[in-house]
Amino acid sequence: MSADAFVHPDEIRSMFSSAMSDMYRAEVPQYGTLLELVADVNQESLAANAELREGLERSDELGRLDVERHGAIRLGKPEELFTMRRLFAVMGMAPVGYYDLSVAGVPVHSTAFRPIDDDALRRNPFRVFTSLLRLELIEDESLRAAAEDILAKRDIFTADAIKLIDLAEKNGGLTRPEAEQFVTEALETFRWHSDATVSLETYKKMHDAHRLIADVVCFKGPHINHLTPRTLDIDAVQKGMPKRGISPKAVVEGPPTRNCPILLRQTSFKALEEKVRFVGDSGDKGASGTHTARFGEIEQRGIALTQKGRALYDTLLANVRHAVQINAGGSNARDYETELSERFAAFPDDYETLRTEDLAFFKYSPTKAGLDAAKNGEVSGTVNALVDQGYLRCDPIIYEDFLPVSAAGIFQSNLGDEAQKNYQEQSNQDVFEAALGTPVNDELALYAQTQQASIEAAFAALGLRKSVA
Ligand code: OOG
Ligand code: NI
Repeated sequence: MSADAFVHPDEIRSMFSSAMSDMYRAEVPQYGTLLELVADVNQESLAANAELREGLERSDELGRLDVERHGAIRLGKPEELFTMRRLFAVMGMAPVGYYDLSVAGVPVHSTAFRPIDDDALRRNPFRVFTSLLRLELIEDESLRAAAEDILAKRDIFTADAIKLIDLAEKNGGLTRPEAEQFVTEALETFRWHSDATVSLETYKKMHDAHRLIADVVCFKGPHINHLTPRTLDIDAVQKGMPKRGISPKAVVEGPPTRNCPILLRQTSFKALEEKVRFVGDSGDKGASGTHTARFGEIEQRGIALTQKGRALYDTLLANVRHAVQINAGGSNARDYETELSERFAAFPDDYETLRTEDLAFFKYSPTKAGLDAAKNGEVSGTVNALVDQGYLRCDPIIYEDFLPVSAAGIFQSNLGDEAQKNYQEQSNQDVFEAALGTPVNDELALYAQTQQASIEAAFAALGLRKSVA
């Protein structure tokens, strides 16, 4: 089979994310309302801010904005994570980053499956934040054993999905009919099932130990729990939500509002209380009840930070959280926001300083003036000198990943607890990677590569041989 008979993994990813979006819209009506609100706000932002529009056009982000989503799932056992990696690989998605959520009292650790190279990100940056339950953090031994038993019995993938993953690995790709069938079969794993796999009594026990444990252990599979569109103005969306019948969590996670957005800002809302049918004692139909599984979320993305920038972000955020912890119910949200914006005054808020102080990543490209000067052999100097002379332009590299403290805040608000917690760290990346079957990619290294590759290409275009920083 020749390679061009295969559907490109980027296209399979687009087919899958659009099928997932349709499924989620049908299952969770508020998701549709949110998409409309975000589309309206994005349009207004673009109309009001020509510079923003031009920047997005230059970095080819305008096209992807309307389809840009991330989702999240929670897995129960190591084998599920292993196969999930293989399933996402068919769509050109690889694990990036390790997130330890136990710091926030949530017994999971996670990675994000996403495309890695520039072209793939431009086509469709669909990401899935994927968590694995850490049963070893359940203190009650008999409960832990019961959870293990229940999980051991389930198989979250359809037989045909597994066949098609095997086939893609063996042949190096999927033909169109195979790709279409793959999308249909893969989608089954992410579907909501209102039939629990356990009795109401077992559900309650798991729920009392931790809501998250009930969510992972008591159902057939890892239902997609949210699908998040990207907005250009999260403050406007947050404000617009109540008018459309949506009530967001008390505070926006991440950095404060800024001129030059950094990393990621997110907010979420509870979407649905689902009806659930539990397994009955032999013969009877089983009790019915409810479970909150699915929620809504929006995000605004900004520039990716270097290790130095990230360290500053982490320190400032830790100081904020040390000074003000949001209480359950979020009545002190204002104090938190004030503290956040005051502390973050220490984070430079113009692109030039972010760049020259090595706080953030940029993509470089030659300007017309640079190319003209190069024709006359007049170009020389370091990156900074070339930028100063107007021969090189720089554009922010967008942050494509997640933030552990923010993710913990999203988890908590949707597990019914808005109070912030700061637990002792207990990360275990080795165990996670053993289950995954491969190390996760280092996100900082990926951004650094993108920046370096852009410098090299720009230097080549200007007829310079070597890049001096
Ligand atoms: C995942 C929560 C984290 C994000 O965007 O940081 C998350 C979950 O609740 O399963 O989605
Ligand atoms: Ni999310």
